[in-house]
Amino acid sequence: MKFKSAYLQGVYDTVSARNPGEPEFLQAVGEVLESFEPVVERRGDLVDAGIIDRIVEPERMITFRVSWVDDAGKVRVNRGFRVQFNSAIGPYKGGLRLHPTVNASVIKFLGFEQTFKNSLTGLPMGGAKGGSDFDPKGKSDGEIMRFCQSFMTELYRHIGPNTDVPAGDIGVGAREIGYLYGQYKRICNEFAGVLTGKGLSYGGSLARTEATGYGLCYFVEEMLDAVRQDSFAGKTVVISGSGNVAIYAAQKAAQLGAKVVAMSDSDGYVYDPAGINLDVVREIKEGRRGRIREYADAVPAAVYTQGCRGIWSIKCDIALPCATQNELDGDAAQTLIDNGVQVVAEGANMPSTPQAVEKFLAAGVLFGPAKAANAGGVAVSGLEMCQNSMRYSWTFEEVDAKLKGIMVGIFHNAYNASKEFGSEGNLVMGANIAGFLKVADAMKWQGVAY
Ligand code: NDP
Ligand code: 2IT
Repeated sequence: MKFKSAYLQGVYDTVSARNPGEPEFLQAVGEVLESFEPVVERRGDLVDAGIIDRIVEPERMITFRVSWVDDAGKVRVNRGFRVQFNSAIGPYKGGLRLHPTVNASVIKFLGFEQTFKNSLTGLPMGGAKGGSDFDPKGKSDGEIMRFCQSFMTELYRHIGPNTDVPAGDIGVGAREIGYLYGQYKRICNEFAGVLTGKGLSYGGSLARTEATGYGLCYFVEEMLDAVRQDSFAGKTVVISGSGNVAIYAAQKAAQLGAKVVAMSDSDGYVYDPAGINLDVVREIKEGRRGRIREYADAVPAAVYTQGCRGIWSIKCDIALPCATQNELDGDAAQTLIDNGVQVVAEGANMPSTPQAVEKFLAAGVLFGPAKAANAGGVAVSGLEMCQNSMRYSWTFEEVDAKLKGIMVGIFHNAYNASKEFGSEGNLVMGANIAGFLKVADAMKWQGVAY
């Protein structure tokens, strides 16, 4: 990657040399550093304090063996990770991902992004991420439980309600959080708010399940209103994925008057011109962990197509990638643009490749980058921590209203930063800069020994 600033070039080259074979991490760092060209011109104090040199290096990276016994009695071994990226503004905070593609590069890209995202929420949370290359697909409940218990048997010593608070991500939902929490409590003999996304009966927050998807739609609604005096009403929406984020994005988009016509999983996608029936999707996915192709069995008018990437060929006004990183490339972006897409907002982390982002920005598409648009999940995690500290719980309406306020605030902070730093409307730049400045000032005031 080439930068105008020799300083940023030096930082990037160091990261590149220090992290060989980690393309996702380099991609995330490169995209953020690109946004800092106007910052290094104006904030020599941050350059002098070595803030950018420091922010690209995790404070701590933990890698560990996770051994467990499968239902056939065979010993299995996976690799566990926790990256504690940045604690300048609060305890480390970020999800755990269980997916066969998990490796150091993926965990570090996610932890790096999380630092800026958490800062944007306005809540006191540092950045972290973790997970394992364990594949939950096809595993029994007993296997999932034994894996989670083994994972926590190492992780517990690195986390705590004021140290590091993990949560869910791909492959980690209420079931996994429950097993992880039970094991933490057993080892530490402490009922503490050490995880978020907990069940409602043992310290979870109302609206955490819905938060990322709902927050994404609140962000889009505000972006449409502020920039185009428009709204979701009457729009056609395509959403990739059919997991936690995708399902609640679909629910809120429909509540706001849009028609969601397609959803996917890693095998393929369904197109339902009448509008996706979310009860059917939820029964398949939340009810029995089935495949999206089964939607077409239940809804004869819907068409299933093998191969998840084809979903971007469906004509829509709003595209919400909610599956995984790099799922939407330059060609897919071009197809969406040719089909008249007006808004793209990222529910997943880094779903658009740099080529796709460049095309969206050049074409004047309203583009909501992940660290701003999907911050609703971790924001409500922050509210869960707050409720745990108070030993109190808010109603669904109270949490939902706070979530909405936070998402509206994030849009305006990112927009204002884009304007202040000379690229009005470029929310990639605005979100990176706004998220960065708060962390950077905290690092500066706390000195160098970190
Ligand atoms: P889930 O595990 O609930 O769902 C993931 C969905 O994405 C599934 O439909 C899955 O399909 C699909 N998917 C996963 N990996 C791939 C892949 N390699 N190629 C194609 N499709 C894939 O996870 P979430 O909904 O929680 O997470 C989705 C995205 O949102 C992730 O990028 C995550 O980091 C991000 N995110 C999540 C938040 C949260 O609170 N949960 C908060 C902010 C961001 P299949 O079932 O076939 O694997
Ligand atoms: O990517 C993310 O923001 C999450 N997976 C949620 C993290 C959290 O701590 O709730």
